[in-house]
Amino acid sequence: MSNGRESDTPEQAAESSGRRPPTSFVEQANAADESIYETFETTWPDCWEAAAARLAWDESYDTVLSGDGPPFEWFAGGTLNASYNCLDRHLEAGGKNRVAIKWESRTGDTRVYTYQDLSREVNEFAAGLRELGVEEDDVVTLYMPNIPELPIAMLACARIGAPHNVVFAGLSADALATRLESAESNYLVTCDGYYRRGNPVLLKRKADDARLSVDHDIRETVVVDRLDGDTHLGETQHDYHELVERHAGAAVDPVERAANDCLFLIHTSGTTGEPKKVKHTTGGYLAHVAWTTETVLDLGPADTYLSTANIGWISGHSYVVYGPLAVGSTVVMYEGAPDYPEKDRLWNLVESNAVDVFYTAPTVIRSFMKWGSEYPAAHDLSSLRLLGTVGEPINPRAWEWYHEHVGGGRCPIVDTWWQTETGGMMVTTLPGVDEMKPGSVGRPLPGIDAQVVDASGSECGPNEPGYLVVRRPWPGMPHALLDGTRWADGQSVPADIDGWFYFTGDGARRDDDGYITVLGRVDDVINVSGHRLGTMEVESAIVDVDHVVEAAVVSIDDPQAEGIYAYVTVEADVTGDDATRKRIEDRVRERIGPIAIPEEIVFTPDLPKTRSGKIMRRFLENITNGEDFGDTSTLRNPEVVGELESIVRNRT
Ligand code: 6R9
Repeated sequence: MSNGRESDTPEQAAESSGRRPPTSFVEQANAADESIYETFETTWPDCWEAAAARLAWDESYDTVLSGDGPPFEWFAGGTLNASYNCLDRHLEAGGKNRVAIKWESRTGDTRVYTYQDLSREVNEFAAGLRELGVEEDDVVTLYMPNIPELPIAMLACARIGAPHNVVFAGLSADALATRLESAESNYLVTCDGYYRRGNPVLLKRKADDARLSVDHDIRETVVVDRLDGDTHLGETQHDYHELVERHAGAAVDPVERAANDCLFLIHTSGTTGEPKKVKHTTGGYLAHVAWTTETVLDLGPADTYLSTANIGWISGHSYVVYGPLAVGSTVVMYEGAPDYPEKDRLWNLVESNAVDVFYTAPTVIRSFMKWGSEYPAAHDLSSLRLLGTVGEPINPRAWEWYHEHVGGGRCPIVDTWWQTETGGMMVTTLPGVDEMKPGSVGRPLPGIDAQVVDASGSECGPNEPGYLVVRRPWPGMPHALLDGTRWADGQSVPADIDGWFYFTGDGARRDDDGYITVLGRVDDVINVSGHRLGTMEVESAIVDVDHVVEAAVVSIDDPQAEGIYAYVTVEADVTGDDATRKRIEDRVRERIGPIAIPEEIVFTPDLPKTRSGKIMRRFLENITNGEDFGDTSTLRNPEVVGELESIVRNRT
């Protein structure tokens, strides 16, 4: 099938002709039968038994879904343990010598844990947590980087029914303190420090500062020795390795948890506003992530999988730890950054471990593009058979680059839309069933009712922009939606609309085939002469120009000089010049219209991003409009804000 690239813009190509996954992929896919959509629709909600059947239950459930409106409950009456599902049952099925986690440190040393090894250490640490007084339902906060002790601690908590509350290690002491308080957590596991780009980051120091500023008592702290230094341990602080050694060979019975019991708490990364506390269930969540890992990421016990997600965010919880281990795959983890020590770090990992499924984010793909295709080209990536992306809209040009330079033109790509709140994937393609349309995430997964609606809750027509909502419960939904609590953004049950639904906070449109294109957060909408434009549409047109890598647009907040300001990064070996400016203007005129042509195009080496890699347009708005930009500590690269401010000031 033609992809229409010669004659069409990528967007038109996406609308008109999708791409079939290659037959070689379809023949081996875990889900290859198109009738799954229909079957799930006609048997909803019982269809979700297919997901529950991926798990081992201690007590089987009585009902699949109870409640016509909140409170809902998934798999009521059922009991299970998540660590049993990720460990013991694989040992019982003869998988004890299969590698569960292979971890590479920033210096290239590796640690390999078979399912047996992982199970042993999880049991020992679970016994250690019990020794420190942790009981079922106590919240244990884990403030650690991507080291094997993090998934071990998560599974140890799950084993004893203590919800974990992972805080991304790049966050500050204040952010940790806020999250310890919001989770009412009395226990903390951290490490002395870790390496970032070759430099040690002293994590325990931040953890100690946080402890001092928390209102309640942090009873016990466990510290993993990662830097091999002499760390001073206070009275209620314990060395991880000593604690585990004290419990060598311990066997801790997995605690039976009700399906609706909490497995973990997590706080959203948040491009706008305050972080939101999200509480996930044991049964529904695990069923949702195990099922999507199998059908969308196409993983099983024979696979070796690499994700660039940090375990501190939901992508790491669902698709580094719980999903892949529940289906018994081998997970490759690495410490540090994708470009340290070299820009081919990941391709080296793919080649040396024969990784077959790779999952990353558009922000990382755009960095790959900026660094150049010679890095993937220098490695044998023929083991790869499926690629995935998550976190932000991916523009068609980045999609094509990923497809060609990483996937060798042969691997299907799953563009997976979901959120911290949804627990697992919601809108994407089943890679063995569906066509792919670059730039569009795909259809709602079987059993998921995601729709684009207007402000009154009515469905929008084809290609009309609106709000992305979910209109039926799904197994991975969090407690706040199960019990009907209102959230500051992403509300359920707006007062004036009939029936239950969840508003995701994203804008989207849907084409004639039901494929959804996500336009970004609805708060990321710009207003030009009374026209509301999605930032994503303008940015997508800009990054369609050769050599442009990334773009963020904001509006100028001045009635005398209304218009758009565009911040643009280009490939490493080119400079943004007037010819590039002209090409950008032409492309925007052609794709959207003269109204969207930027007043100013500022070339910049980088854009301000959250720690999880999402562009923070708020700071660009402040810079553009000469406003105070306040606290930049939530950014991964706060220095960029100052640099951009001086570029912009010198222009005006
Ligand atoms: C998993 C994760 C959620 C927000 C979401 C949306 C954006 C995620 C996307 C995507 C376009 C995709 N998003 N996946 N936008 N295409 N494939 O990222 O969770 O950190 O909670 O962010 O990310 O805006 O609402 P989270």
